[in-house]
Amino acid sequence: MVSTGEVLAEKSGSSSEQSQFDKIEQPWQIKGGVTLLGVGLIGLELWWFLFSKTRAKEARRDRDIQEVEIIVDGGYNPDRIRVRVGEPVRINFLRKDPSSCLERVIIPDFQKAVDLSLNRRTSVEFTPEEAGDYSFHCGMNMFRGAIEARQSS
Ligand SMILES: [Cu+2]
Repeated sequence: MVSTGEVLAEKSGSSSEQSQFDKIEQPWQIKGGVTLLGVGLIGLELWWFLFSKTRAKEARRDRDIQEVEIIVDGGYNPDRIRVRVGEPVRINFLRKDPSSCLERVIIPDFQKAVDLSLNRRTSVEFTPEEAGDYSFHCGMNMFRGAIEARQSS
């Protein structure tokens, strides 16, 4: 058994002994760093993927319509909503952002292009007939969001 202190001492001692390997030691460290960075990025991507999945806000179901509010302020919040296939959807966009960029919202798959008045709720209604991800975006396609339509279970 060796204590942590002994292991560290051994390591620092060995580095001077292996001075003939100094030339390959540095590339190895760089490789290690790149690998760590890669693994870190994959982890971040995975985390982001899972995080954005859970961030999808489920539409609230009423008797005959499923409804969800999206706040338009420097983007869309939430920018991912989940709805059920075959049931009418009403999205209430509450625009708080005065920039003209977010003035108009477009949902191409449902042929919707709607101007949003400032500090007002503007409703957009449609019925997704097929499961899938439908995107929506601002007039200039700079801010985007998605509507996940799923079969009701
Ligand atoms: Cu825009």
